[in-house]
Amino acid sequence: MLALHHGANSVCSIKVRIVLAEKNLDWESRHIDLPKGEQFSPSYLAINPRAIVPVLDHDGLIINESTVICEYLDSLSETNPLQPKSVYEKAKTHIWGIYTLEYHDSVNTLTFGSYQRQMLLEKTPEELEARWAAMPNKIRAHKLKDLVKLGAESHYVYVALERLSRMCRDLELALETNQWAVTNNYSLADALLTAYFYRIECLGLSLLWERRYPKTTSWYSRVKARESFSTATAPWLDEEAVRKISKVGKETFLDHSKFIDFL
Ligand SMILES: N[C@@H](CCC(=O)N[C@@H](CS)C(=O)NCC(=O)O)C(=O)O
Repeated sequence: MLALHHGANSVCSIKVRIVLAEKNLDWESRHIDLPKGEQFSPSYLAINPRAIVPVLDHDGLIINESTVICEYLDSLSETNPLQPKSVYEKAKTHIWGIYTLEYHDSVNTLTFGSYQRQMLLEKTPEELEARWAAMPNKIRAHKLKDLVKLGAESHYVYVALERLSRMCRDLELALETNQWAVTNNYSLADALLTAYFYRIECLGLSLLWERRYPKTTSWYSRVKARESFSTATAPWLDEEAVRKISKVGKETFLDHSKFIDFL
């Protein structure tokens, strides 16, 4: 049996849910409420001491890291194989997979620099300190602390937009040769990338690609039109929360002269 420990609105969880849907695999949901801090509960820390989702439990075998989980899921069944056939194309897919670590860090920066920041600013200084102290990854805690303090003025925001803009440019270049990210068929790389584009769109920042990258704009409409996209998002997302994410994202980043190169 497959069970997924995941967050409703977590980018990496959406990514895994897309692959589960593409592969038509049955799975059991173990929802972790991240805003409530359930990732820090002793029972979850026993599953993932890093206090992050997603984690896949396959008959007691525990696998973390969303990209690795997606690769693992693909190899579980022959239904809709997502890995391209040639060794070179597999290598290209793996490179996209490695880059997702950077993309995740960047969308996380934008979310914490805007929407999450607003939520965290409602906490008392003591509650905030307790939150940073609970995070096992101290570098990440340092980044979040800076974002909550400075919002769009944090240098992390500029770096994140620069990296995500590079993601769009790299995809546009890839789409000059093929219809999809790696080949002329939808593959794992397309599935992996979708969730990051979706989060940027939720933040109201799709201008990042819409202004400059027509092939990427068309690619994004195509991945969103797939059934896997709605299966992975619609049942889990709170529309009211998505509206707020978009409102705060736009207010924070659009019309900010510092980001004119990107948006
Ligand atoms: N590299 C990891 C990143 C996982 C990650 O950071 N997950 C976020 C949600 S997308 C999380 O659990 N955050 C918990 C927190 O911020 O406390 C992966 O791709 O699985």
